[in-house]
Amino acid sequence: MKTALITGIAGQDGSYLANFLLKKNYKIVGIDRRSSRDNQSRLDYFNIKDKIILEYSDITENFSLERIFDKYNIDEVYNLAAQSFVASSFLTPITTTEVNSLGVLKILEIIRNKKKKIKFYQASTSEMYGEIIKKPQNENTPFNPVSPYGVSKLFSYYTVKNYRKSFKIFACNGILFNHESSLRGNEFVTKKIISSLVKIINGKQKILFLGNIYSKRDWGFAGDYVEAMWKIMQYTKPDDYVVATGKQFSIKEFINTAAKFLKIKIFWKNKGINEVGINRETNKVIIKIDKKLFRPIEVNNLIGDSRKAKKILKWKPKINFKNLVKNMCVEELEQFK
Ligand code: NDP
Ligand code: GDR
Repeated sequence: MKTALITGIAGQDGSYLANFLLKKNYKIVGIDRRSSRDNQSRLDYFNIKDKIILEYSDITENFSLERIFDKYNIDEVYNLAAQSFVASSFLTPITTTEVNSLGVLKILEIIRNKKKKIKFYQASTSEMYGEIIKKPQNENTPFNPVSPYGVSKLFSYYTVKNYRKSFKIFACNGILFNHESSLRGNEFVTKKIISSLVKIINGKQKILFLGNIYSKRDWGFAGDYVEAMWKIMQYTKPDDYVVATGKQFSIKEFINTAAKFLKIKIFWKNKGINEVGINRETNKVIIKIDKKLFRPIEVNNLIGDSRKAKKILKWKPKINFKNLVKNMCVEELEQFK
């Protein structure tokens, strides 16, 4: 039985990955950090809390991390812990960097000092492409991050490569494009759109405020993407892979698709900051643009080319855009009830 250490286990990907690895018969040790709010609801969703070992720690605390590495015979580390909200990284760049950059370095230093060969997976991101230089983006596309989040993740991306080459550590980067599910944090745009629309049709919210609805993303399903993480770690040699669907949609297209599944007829009026989405049946404005929700610099145009993962790892996404949106709507309606 292999032992996997998952940092950020209570997050969207952490809970999906823990559930996936349990089915592969792994022993799971998960790092969760103390919070005054209930942040383990995703583990409850899969009903797996009694099947995993939870250790309270923080990836910025070397000594605490070392105790965990000493306590368990770890084979694979999946480093998913991060300050993962791009918009927040402009407000808290130092914390973002301490966690997303130095946290990764600390774990790699512990692994470097261990006699046992421990594999390491780093949650790298399409945000590293930032203001894009080429389209679609693959493993050879130059990076150009434009947020403290993107910059912090680029530091860890290169640290992983450096530790792989210098110290022969089995360390890999998964360059994952946006992936979503009903367990996505409420602040991310997909979950925010669907939960707001569900509240609006149930009379619990009047208006959905959004920022830039013209940026484009390559959205996949979190359940598919954790399988890619595992495949990256099982391949004979460590490497870096883009994980994406190869399809791109704007936020506005996401709204229109979700509205269709929720049976809301929306029509759009005006342009720029004055653009509004109107419910055709009630003639009420239900979507407005809020300047405050724009980022200092936007990442406008992400679309991934994951042919390498397809060819070498035999990985491809199973859930397409329409089904992703539909499943998220169905679950949101269930949760609302
Ligand atoms: P989430 O924000 O849902 O989960 C991140 C988890 O990390 C949370 O449980 C958070 O805890 C925890 N965490 C944050 N800081 C620390 C810390 N200092 N020590 C220990 N734990 C910490 O993110 P996702 O699951 O969506 O993403 C997983 C990883 O993949 C992240 O690194 C993200 O940057 C990266 N990524 C995500 C993509 C996506 O589309 N989802 C795409 C590409 C990369 P708490 O709840 O207490 O904040
Ligand atoms: P992203 O995801 O920044 O791509 O990072 P997010 O869902 O936050 O934003 C996607 C796009 O939507 C635009 N947008 C809004 N976003 C939010 N959150 N709220 C709004 O009201 C809103 N209005 C418009 C944004 O400007 C952006 O263009 C996610 C995270 O999971 C990262 O951790 C991960 O690395 C990347 O995906 C790949």
